[in-house]
Amino acid sequence: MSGERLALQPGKARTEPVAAPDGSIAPRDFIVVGAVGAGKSALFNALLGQSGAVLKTACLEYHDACTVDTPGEYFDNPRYYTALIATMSTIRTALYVHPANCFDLKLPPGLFRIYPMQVVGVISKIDLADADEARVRALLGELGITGEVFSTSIDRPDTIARLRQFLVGAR
Ligand SMILES: Nc1nc2c(ncn2[C@@H]2O[C@H](COP(=O)(O)OP(=O)(O)OP(=O)(O)O)[C@@H](O)[C@H]2O)c(=O)[nH]1
Ligand SMILES: [Mg+2]
Repeated sequence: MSGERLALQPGKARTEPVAAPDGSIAPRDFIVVGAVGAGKSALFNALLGQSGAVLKTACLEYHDACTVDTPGEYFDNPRYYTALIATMSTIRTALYVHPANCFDLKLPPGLFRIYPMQVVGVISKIDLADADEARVRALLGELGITGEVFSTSIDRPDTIARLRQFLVGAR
């Protein structure tokens, strides 16, 4: 199967593998959410093996029907919650991305409890000098993100690979 990109088929999309640019199986069926500038798109691109400059995300960006990057505004502004929740409802795993140097957490009320989806915490930018992974990990726990939590840096491929492997396995 590797090296072959399969066409999307409604209703079957979640179970069919999609090849990454390097020929390996790419993770899919995940949505990336979090505040503006949290590092969602940089992570999204890294997970999918996509290179190039990371631009500000202005709208929902579908890699395919069940692999989606979101603008931070959808998370930060209650006006967009309905759209965010509707999009999340079709996807099995949410990656909540939170920078390792940010200690202010505002989670949209009930966002991750509305659907029985898997919520994975991602502590991003762990390479920053003022990063405090342990503190952010504790904050995530307080917010009810008690499942898997990964620490990542786009400058450290090993951290991306670990999350990528987890997502492929969770397919
Ligand atoms: N040091 C460091 N910077 C990062 C990392 N990930 C992302 N950034 C930087 O953080 C900034 C924001 O990254 P984005 O991926 O665009 O953030 P976003 O969450 O997609 O932002 P919106 O699209 O506005 O919601 C950019 O300047 C990135 O280069 C990281 O792991 N380490
Ligand atoms: Mg973005």
